Amino acid sequence: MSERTSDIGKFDAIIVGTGVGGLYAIHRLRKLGLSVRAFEAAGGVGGTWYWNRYPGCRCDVESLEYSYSFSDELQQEWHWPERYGTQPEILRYINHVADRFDLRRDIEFNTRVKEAAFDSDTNQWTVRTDKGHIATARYCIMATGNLSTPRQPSIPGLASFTGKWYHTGLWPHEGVDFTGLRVGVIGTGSSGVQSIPIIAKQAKHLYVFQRTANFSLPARNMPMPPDKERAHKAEYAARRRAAYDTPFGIAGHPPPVKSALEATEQERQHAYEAKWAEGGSISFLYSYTDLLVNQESNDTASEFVRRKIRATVKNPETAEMLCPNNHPIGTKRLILDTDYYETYNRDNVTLVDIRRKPIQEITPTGLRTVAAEYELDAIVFATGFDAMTGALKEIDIHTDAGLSIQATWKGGPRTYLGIMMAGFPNLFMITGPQSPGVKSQMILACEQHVDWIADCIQHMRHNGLTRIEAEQEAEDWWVQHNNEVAARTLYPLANSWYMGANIPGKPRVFMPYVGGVTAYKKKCDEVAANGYQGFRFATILQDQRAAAD
Ligand code: N01
Repeated sequence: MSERTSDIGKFDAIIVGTGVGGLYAIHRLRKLGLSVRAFEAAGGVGGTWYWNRYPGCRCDVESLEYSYSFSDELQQEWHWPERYGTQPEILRYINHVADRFDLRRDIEFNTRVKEAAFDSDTNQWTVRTDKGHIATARYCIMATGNLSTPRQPSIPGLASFTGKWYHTGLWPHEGVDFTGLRVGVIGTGSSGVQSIPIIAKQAKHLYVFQRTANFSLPARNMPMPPDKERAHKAEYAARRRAAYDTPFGIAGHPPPVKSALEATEQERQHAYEAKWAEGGSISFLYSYTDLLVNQESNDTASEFVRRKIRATVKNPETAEMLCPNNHPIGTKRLILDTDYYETYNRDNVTLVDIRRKPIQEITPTGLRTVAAEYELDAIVFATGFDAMTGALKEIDIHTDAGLSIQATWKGGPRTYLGIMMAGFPNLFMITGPQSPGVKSQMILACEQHVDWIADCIQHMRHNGLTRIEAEQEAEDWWVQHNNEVAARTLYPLANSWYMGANIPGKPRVFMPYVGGVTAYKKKCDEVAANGYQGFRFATILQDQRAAAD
């Protein structure tokens, strides 16, 4: 941390991060009349969409859904050119929102929060940044994102590599031209699968180093059909409301009515074919009621996709390597692609199985597995993130009662509703662990949390309350409930980032709430309606009296 410090004052609320959640928090809290200050590590707004500029980066939720709902004018006026938004388009949209609602004036850019400390005498948080800023506020709102801490495996020899290397989550702003180069991509999650077809078109040769084959479905991206846009916008408000009554926060997909096992083989093939042709992951998982809870049902969908892979990829050995075989479909993030499997029919693309023949080291001129050496000019790490807890644990969050997030979350995250942690008063998280965030339409999830938090702060201000804290019993119950809900599904069967399985040494705990957006929002609303059940409020005076007793 810098030696020089500058006290930039007292605010009602400090917001950490200005992705979609943080930006909306600035807007919403300002409307309540609060003074806010946001800190942003990046040079601009947008969070994930600011950093992930890799070729082919695009959202896997349709653009008419993946957008803010809080301003009807905004949602009516903005035109999405394609079915799924590209990264540049989404970033353009987020910048437009920042300008339209004049959000930038309360943001310190290029400033990373390093520490947040709670003082119970004043019920205030003091935040310190890498630029030496010190700021205090009653409320601290962590809008730090779930996939914002890029993770690069420690493979020996990287420092000796004479070519260039990149991480998809920290992509250079000026872009990268792979023309004529021998390129290695490590990782075949969403980022790898989206970038591989594009890099393959540029590179002299592309080597894909795959540890785990993942399920991917065709996105079927297309220019936005004007009649679809018109129809959607005509009923936007109703659609936004309806989205809260769906498991993933996305409206427009008729809910399934029966188990995959109640259908005949022929019916199933027909249903999966229709979803395959339509494009989209939610619609595919919506084919039957039990694809995510019944292994036998899931097998029918998993096998359908494996057959598609075998039918697409001409080299049978490559096709077999691409067939996922160690997790049920949908238990890792189901990927949407454009020409991913087709890419392996190109002469300049080689798939390398590093599960059976692991990477040994990076050399000055490429990469060596236990079986062979590959000459490379560039390496792309599409190796993911320290998801859900990484960004929060990077900040030294602690209280004067001696609690720290690092110690409290040693065995995995613990939250009440994914919004607060017991022992950390006045500290809110947007889409924290144990909320549905990453298992839903993220902008809807951010709006729901920010609205809930804003209403809660409003309640406190009306009632002269200066402190809110999750009760330990409420948190314990929510953590247990979260685990029970996950255990009823197939999700824990996959070594996914949802489980923390991609980070060596990270506790294996299923982190998102998978009881569905409907149940979750109902619970949050009930908690608020019942006087914020499971939360304890106080004023400074009450605290002092309690201490004296
Ligand atoms: O990261 P990932 P991602 N040696 O963790 C491999 C969202 N997102 O950036 O599975 C070799 O999914 C790892 O292998 P394995 C979306 O929610 C959305 O792709 O651990 N390989 C895996 O193949 C997504 O789920 C969009 O065996 C190593 C890959 O790297 C999330 O972000 C687009 C390795 C990492 O896959 C993360 O996606 C992009 C090692 N040491 C991202 N370590 C859209 O909206 C890791 N791997 C479309």
